[in-house]
Amino acid sequence: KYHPNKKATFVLAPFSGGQGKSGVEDGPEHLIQAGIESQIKELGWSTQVSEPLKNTNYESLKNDDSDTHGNCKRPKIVGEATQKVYEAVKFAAEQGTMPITLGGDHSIAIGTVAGVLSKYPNAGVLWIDAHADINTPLTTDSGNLHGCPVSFLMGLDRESYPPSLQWVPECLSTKKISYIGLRDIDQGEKKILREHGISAFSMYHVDKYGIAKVVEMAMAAVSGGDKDCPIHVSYDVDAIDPQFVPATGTPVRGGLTLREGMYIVEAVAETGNLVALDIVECNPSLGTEDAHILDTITAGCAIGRCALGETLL
Ligand code: 5AB
Ligand code: MN
Ligand code: MN
Ligand code: MN
Repeated sequence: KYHPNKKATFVLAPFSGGQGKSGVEDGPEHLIQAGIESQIKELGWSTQVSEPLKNTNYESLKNDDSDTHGNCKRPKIVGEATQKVYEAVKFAAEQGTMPITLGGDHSIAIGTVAGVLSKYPNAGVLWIDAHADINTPLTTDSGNLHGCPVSFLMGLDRESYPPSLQWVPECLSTKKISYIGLRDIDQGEKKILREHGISAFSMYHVDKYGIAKVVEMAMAAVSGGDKDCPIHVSYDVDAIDPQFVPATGTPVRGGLTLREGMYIVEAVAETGNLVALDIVECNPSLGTEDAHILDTITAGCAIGRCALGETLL
């Protein structure tokens, strides 16, 4: 429905400043090397590539210990990088193409979701993740901003934001997000989810209802009765069980099977309402054998293909 002309923009976001481990910045390159772009071309899409972080070197700036604000680590580079990603995703969407953003750690979704919502203000967000990523600068224990993107997009605890992230528009309503795959949520996050009545399907719900019903309920929750509601899928590969996706920074056992993980994006593809996709948190450096890297990257590619319609007949 939204992309009859089948045009996609790969937005490369090789960024790791939202968390402490290095290697996640190599995610985009590995996904491209593995052929994600050509695989999506084979499905009939034309593609272009956007590199908003091309002339930056955040890896070297990562060691600047003075880049903190309260408990938040590296807010300056996260603020800068996410704003660049925001502009690129916004531009890609305005051109009528589907932004497919390759991370990078999940802090970059501050930019992707804000960019997509500027073009489609009523879009719903499906956040596929083992984690809720809704800590605020006041609740985060780790200080890692990849655990906070959702709260910045909602403007929660806004008075605590570092100056570098004050550009973020308060664009995401608590009614316009639903989670699938949760199994590792901090106490402060649970409180936020509960207080705002945010829609969330944990692994318990996946077991209880089955993945098909869960995706249906999650889409209904973010669509608010609009059968044409645009949908942005922000896909953290750690939603899938580490037996299938081992090379990621914060693996949690007891996750989605690879098929369940693919089914989610297949079902969204079937609606024709997908307007943007993020594939984040592939960290090739964390594979302890070659098969770990291969499994993780091929799962990332499969998420992309399924979301863009591979398995639709
Ligand atoms: B990911 C944790 N809640 O805030 C925190 O991988 C983990 O983008 C965040 O989902 C995980 O540091 C962030 C403990
Ligand atoms: Mn996660
Ligand atoms: Mn995440
Ligand atoms: Mn992670």
